[in-house]
Amino acid sequence: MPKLFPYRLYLVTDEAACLGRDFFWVVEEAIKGGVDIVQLREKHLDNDAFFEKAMKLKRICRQYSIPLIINDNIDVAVAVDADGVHVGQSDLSISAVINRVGVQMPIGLSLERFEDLKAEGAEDAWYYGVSPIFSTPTKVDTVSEWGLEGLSSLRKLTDKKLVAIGNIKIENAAQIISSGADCLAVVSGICSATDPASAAAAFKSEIAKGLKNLI
Ligand code: TZP
Ligand code: MG
Repeated sequence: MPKLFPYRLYLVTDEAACLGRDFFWVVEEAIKGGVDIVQLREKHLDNDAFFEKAMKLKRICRQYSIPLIINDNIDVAVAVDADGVHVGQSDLSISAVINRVGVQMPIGLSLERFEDLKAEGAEDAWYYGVSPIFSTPTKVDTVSEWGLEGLSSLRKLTDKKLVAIGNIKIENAAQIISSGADCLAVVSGICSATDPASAAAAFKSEIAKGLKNLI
């Protein structure tokens, strides 16, 4: 994964959001539609099942040369030789992750508030997840929303790539990009779409519009 983080559309997976359809089919369709990077986020699997799922997903991602990031679980990330790991504020600290995997493993860090920029090791993250931009039924344990104003203020405080997440839909995608996000992370907007490939393509075209309108 290049340190430049050139990605624009980030699929964060959620089996429940796939609405009973085959998980791997949904992800592959999303990749065909234009997703640039995939994160496997699993909150209910034991390590063995998480590993199996990650291995299968890695095969699909490799086929399309798409990086695979593992949420939270360093053991699984190392075991499947993932392209990176993503941690939140209540997970392992960045320094602890680096102690485990070294500096060569890309790490993404979720920021929930401005103070998180000063958290130990935050400057070693490869990108920041801006979480959540808007509150969302997909993740209900969030503290507050960044909103578009919070996002543009954060944009002025860091040069790191900002990955916005939380209730991002095709309708608000361009505006979030023009408010300073480099990349959009989407769960339900793609996983629950009738046609995940067209949804991903629509997000990509809104992102292109947003980039033309940077404020
Ligand atoms: N972190 C902050 S919000 C969120 C995560 C994993 C869920 C985003 O889901 P959706 O369906 O794209 O709103
Ligand atoms: Mg987490």
